[in-house]
Amino acid sequence: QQQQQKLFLLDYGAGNVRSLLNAVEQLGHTIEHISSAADFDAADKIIFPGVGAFGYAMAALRARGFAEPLRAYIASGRPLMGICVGMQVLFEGSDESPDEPGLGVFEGRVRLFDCAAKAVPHMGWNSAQTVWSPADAAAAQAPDVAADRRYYFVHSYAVPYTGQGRQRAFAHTATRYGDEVIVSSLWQGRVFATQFHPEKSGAAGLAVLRSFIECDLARPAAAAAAAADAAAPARTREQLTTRVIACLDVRANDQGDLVVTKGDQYDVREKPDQGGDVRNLGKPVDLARRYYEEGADEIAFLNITSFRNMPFRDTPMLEVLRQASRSIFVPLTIGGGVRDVEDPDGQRVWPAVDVAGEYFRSGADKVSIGSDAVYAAERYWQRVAAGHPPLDGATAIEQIAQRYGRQAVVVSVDPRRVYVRSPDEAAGHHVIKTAFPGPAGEQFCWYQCTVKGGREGRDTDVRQLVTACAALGAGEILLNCMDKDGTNSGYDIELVADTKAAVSIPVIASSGAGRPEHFSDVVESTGVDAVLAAGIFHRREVPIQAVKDHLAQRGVPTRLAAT
Ligand code: 1PR
Repeated sequence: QQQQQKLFLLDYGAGNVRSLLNAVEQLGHTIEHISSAADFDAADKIIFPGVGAFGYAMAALRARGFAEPLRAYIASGRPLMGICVGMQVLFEGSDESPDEPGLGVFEGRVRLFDCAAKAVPHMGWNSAQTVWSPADAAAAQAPDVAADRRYYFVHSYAVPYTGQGRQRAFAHTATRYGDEVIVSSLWQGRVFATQFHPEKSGAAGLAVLRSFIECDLARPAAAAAAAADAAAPARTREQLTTRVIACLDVRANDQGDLVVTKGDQYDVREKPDQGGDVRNLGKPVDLARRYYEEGADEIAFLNITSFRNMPFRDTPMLEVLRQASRSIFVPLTIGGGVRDVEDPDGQRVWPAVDVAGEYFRSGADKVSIGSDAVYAAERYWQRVAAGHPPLDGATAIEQIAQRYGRQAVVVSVDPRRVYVRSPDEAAGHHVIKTAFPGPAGEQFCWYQCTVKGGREGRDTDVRQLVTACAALGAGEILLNCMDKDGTNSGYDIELVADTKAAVSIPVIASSGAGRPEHFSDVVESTGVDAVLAAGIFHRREVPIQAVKDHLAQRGVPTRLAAT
């Protein structure tokens, strides 16, 4: 029955469907693309992934004439699996796009998370706890979603879980995030949908996908009757884990080979007496695959050579992503050179939003923007000072967030300490009193942003950068630190704490990790959402699992590889 079934992908052109295609292939199945309304009739099963804004998804479905055929397909009782926005559009509408109605298959609306007491987007690995337990559960082949596993969420909007009314017939699992409980998966008839991304949730996610593709998930009507109890919200406990991210700085060495390298305070070359070539720590795809298997929650590639002398389409990082995403099923971030790019022959300029689109189509889930974000922040404050509206849609951050969702935009900060004897020597910049005095005993410092891989200091401090970028639509901050980079002396906790206090979007601590204690120190001192390291993983000094075991011993929730 499985072999004959025609599995189709409903792709409306916004998100990273390559990972889903790779996951289906990894499970040993083939999948076709729906290219016309007629394909809905031929489909035995449809997977409908959604990334990006609700309104963009609905408009794209309508523009392709897919909205009505999709409704008819669902009404026919054939199996559909929605993912993330692909689940949200099944509802009546969303706060994200008030004037764009949803398909209205399920009652209720999608709401913005309350960001007063927690970082938004909800980004990371959380649990999904089943909220219905009908007497005939055994009879039903239920989707393989287990409460003791972790699934990857990345969204700012969600369907609140109430356990009341018609929700009782379709709510399948609930997830707590801070003070809110949401519908993390729904299941009614043969419609199954997840707010989390199974194609990005490692082995646990692949099991969910497999159950949809290989089983006939028909929720029995009786189960619906005995469905979700309203007490579930109170019982649902938050299990969001702190993400451990492996970072691969990638550049061409003097022979032109693409290697993983690692700076020591951003200097990536061996000492002259060791040949002076670019430090070569391995091949990007091999190392990334090793980290995935070791339990990394995310992988970040930073391309620290901008390949100016070749057309953008030939950039080696596109091929690295295509290969990596074939066997790595956790989120992939790509940074370095995400800006407007001109081909060497001058024939084509690639706007940053198209550069990002190429990376997403090659398998990335997020792009990280360094230098261009500093320029965008400086432009933001200049417009504020001149009394102009600071958000005019002209920056890459705004355009990528608008088309692909803010969770796809990471701002990578390359700051360095500037010590001053007193705050009024900081030319108006945000100053902290530091416990680590400067070379001349200075008690204060401010954090200066740099561009071009740390080679040029700007008259912009980290607070100005991160507050402007969050306002422009960035979904996350990757907070490096030049002074700590590659030193194995621990994170700059003062920098992380100060930045975490300035924004409500997730912050990743980066630079300096040398021992497992460094990870727990920065999480316990600042509540940072994720911790990133490079050198200690590349040099095999500390395995990722040892970091996770240490965090778990300290009571910091982590996703253990098997789950
Ligand atoms: O400016 O948008 O083209 O982006 C350039 C990107 O490349 C930025 O994200 C910038 O941080 C990065 N980059 C540029 N030059 C270097 C360099 O090292 N010469 N990498 C570089 C900066 C920061 C992290 C590092 C952590 C953890 N490295 O990548 O891995 O600091 O290191 P550790 O755990 O070994 O201490 P654009």
